[in-house]
Amino acid sequence: ILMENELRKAIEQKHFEIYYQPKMDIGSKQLVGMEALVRWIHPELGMIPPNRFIPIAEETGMILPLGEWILREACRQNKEWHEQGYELKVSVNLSARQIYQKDLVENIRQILNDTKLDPKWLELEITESIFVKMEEATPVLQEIREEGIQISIDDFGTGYSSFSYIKSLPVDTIKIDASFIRDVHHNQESQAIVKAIVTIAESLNMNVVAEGIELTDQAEALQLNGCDQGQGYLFSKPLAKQDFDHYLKAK
Ligand code: G
Ligand code: G
Ligand code: NA
Ligand code: MN
Repeated sequence: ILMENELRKAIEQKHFEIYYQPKMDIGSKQLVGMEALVRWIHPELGMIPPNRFIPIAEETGMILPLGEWILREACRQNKEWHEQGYELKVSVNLSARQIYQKDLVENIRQILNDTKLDPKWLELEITESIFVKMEEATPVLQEIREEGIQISIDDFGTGYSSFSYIKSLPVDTIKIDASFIRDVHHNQESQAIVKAIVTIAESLNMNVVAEGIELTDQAEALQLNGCDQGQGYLFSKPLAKQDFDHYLKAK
């Protein structure tokens, strides 16, 4: 309850910051976009990581106003970078709870309209947990894509994924979970899984992104198995806005 009240106050007072983790084309080392990752900046406790408050925000429904703020802020910031000449796609995490919110698509439309960000520079990351209510989620995802926004499945391979779901899901990109990347440079099973995901994605016209790349050996193994894009500490950790600015200038 203490945490709940603190979180409510933080949302009212906007005590949050968005960090951005670069997403790269592995081969060319070109920056292609960034994932928006929220942090709670508590006046006394300092930075609180999302793992500690997103679940509470989801349980209490506070993820709806918080998620809307994150989306708006990420779009506003990306538009600013575009105006500086950086053509990047921002990926924003969406909780299942937000997908089932009645006015989600209308909210997104409003945000894009207000921030003037072209929808093609926005991607929404969902997890496999939304597959539980497939029939409800599918039309929402379709509507989002009709707006020109892209959809990516996060943490792929750890949840409810089954081939029948993937076949019928309106998504553009599969993000291979970090657990398959950790040993991909020396484990043949992980290589086989990566290769299989890449093959399925290609035949379904989807892109593949690997997450949690920490080593050049992992990046090489991914490339050998056909995965062209990725993010991870090898390229950069998630960066505060100012640090991302410096990162862009250094590139
Ligand atoms: O940034 P970090 O690696 O600590 O993120 C931990 C988890 O919190 C990840 O699973 C990530 O998807 C989730 N997360 C981070 N930012 C957001 C956000 O803006 N919205 C939602 N729903 N989840 C987020
Ligand atoms: O669940 P999701 O994929 O949305 O969250 C990504 C999380 O992984 C964030 O908390 C981010 O800080 C973290 N992360 C990003 N790159 C790496 C990495 O290379 N190694 C590890 N261990 N964590 C990473
Ligand atoms: Na994510
Ligand atoms: Mn992920």
